[in-house]
Amino acid sequence: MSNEVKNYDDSQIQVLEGLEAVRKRPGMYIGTTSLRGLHHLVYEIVDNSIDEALAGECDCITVTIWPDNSVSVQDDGRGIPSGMNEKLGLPTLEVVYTVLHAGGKFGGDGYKIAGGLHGVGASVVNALSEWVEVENCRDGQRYTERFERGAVARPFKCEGSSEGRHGLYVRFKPDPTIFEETVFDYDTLLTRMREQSFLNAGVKIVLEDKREGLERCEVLHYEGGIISFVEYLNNEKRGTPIHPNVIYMKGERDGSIAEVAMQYNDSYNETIISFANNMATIEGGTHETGFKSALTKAINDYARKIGAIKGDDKGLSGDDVREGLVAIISVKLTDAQFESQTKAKLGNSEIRTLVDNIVSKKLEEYLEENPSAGKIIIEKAMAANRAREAARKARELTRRKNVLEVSTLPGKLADCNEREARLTELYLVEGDSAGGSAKNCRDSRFQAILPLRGKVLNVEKSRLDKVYSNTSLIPIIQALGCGIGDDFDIEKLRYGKIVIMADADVDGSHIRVLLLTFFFRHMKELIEQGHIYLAQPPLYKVHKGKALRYAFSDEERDMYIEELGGRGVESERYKGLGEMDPEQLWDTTMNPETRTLLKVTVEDAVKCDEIFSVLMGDMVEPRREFITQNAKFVENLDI
Ligand code: 28F
Repeated sequence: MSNEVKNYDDSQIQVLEGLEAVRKRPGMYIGTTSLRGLHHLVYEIVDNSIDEALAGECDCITVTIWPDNSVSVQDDGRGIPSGMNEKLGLPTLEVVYTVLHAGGKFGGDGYKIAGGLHGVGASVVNALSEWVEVENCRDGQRYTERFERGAVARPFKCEGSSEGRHGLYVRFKPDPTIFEETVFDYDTLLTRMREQSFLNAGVKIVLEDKREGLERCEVLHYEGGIISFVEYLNNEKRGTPIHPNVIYMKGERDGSIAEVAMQYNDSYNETIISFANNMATIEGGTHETGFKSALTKAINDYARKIGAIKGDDKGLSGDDVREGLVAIISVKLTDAQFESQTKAKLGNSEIRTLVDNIVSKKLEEYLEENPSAGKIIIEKAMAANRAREAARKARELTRRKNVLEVSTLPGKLADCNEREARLTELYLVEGDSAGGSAKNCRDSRFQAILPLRGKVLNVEKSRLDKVYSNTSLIPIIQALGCGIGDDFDIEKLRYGKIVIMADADVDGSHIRVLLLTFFFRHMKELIEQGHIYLAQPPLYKVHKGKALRYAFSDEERDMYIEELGGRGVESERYKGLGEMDPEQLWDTTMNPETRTLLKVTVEDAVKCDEIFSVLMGDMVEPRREFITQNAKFVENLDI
């Protein structure tokens, strides 16, 4: 401990207390200290550059991930004013990076509209970083400063000429004592940077990864703004557009701005992504409700006008008019109110009216001026309506108790004795032979078996009525007992764990991904609540004489060959579950004491939505594997 007495003046004390508060309760400032919070640090810094771009002062923002997992952000804006902050007696740059909420450019005519978490600003990033290096080029001069865990480590200094460069360069390394994980995910940053370039038409963002073996670079630059966003989502093979142009609507009132871009494609899913001040509002809110009510009314009015719906026919539902729709809603307002703790649901009621008025007026105009597109859109909604009606009838059939049986449990189901759902497991087993082995070896007290029959339907390309009439999905729906879609009620779920057990080959992967698509599209809460698992059968049997080992990877196989003494050791690749006798199947894959189950989680629903709609939309054999690697699995040693 140095014996010099540091005499802090009160402004420095205020600074240190502020940053200490951030380090003590980081969750208060960036939501979480998980991977999501780690990436928020980047968003906060980039948001300040985007504000500079929105002020028309910056053309290019470069985000770089370095080998040490530090990140730098460079803009070519004006740079932070190089003078002193009179009140605090500190350089403006230092104030922006050490005083909470000091960096935002609030007030005046510009909004702080790019606030990641409402513009907590650079000082929070600084407090939560092991170190931050800042280089500020302003009025031909280059200034630098270094911070460590928020405190000044190398004082503000003018290094001389900026050689004609201007703008701010910030490189920071998140503090590993704060963040559980400190390895940045390129795709996460890419998704967000792409979003920001769509939401801020014309802003160019360069993302580069300089980590060993991960070198790559992407330039994100869309003059078309959210129109390009819709085109991108449709080009992502979510489906083929069914009318030529993206419908674009914009309006403002009392200083708030609302923009909507929408286009229908030939898929059966709806993709509506909404933003408030450039932040994704994943729980929706008043802008989305305004949009949905105006859309349903405008489509029904037009359907009646062209005679597609007559007299007292029932109208089209919200689901009908949104089938196949890709829409982006972006609102910018100064006093955004959020309803939920996660700040993901917009609450301003005036915004509902604003969006409703804009969409009602502009969509009616579009349909009037584009009758051929209007007719296509109406026909799709009518077809959706007919299919929904058919599904309702089919659903009644699966619900209705069969007079001969007390309940409609499937015949192939070997149920378990335990009735308390959370203690039980249902194995969905590929093929009758594996199903037979599983029935023989299971612990019938708490393990139920349902052999899968026939080809599991690709629900991505099918409407609900097809799901209700698919012979391989009906038994699953009946065995689980909790219904699907609007009918889904997790309280009625009959098992705690649903384990997909299929061969470790391409066909098994295909079945896995078809079932995951079905669960994701029609029983998503099962995944969100952590009920869905993948069984992990062994890949290899390694043996020498009586000694026998099961290997779950090539590395493990080699290890066992080594362990059993290279000569005379044999190893066979299991082709499928059917090759194991019941005892082996029990020991390796079903016995809770010795098995490993992979719990399927939906780390990022939007990402999984993209994966399922892109790859399930137009399946290509070799890419089936891609999905089973990408729906995020968290290895869960089942105890
Ligand atoms: C890599 C991250 O943070 N860029 C920034 C500016 C520009 C100005 C500014 C920033 C403090 C309170 C005024 C310059 N000239 N990139 C960035 N670029 N902050 S942060 O001003 C903040 C001052 O208000 C700037 C004229 N006006 C504003």
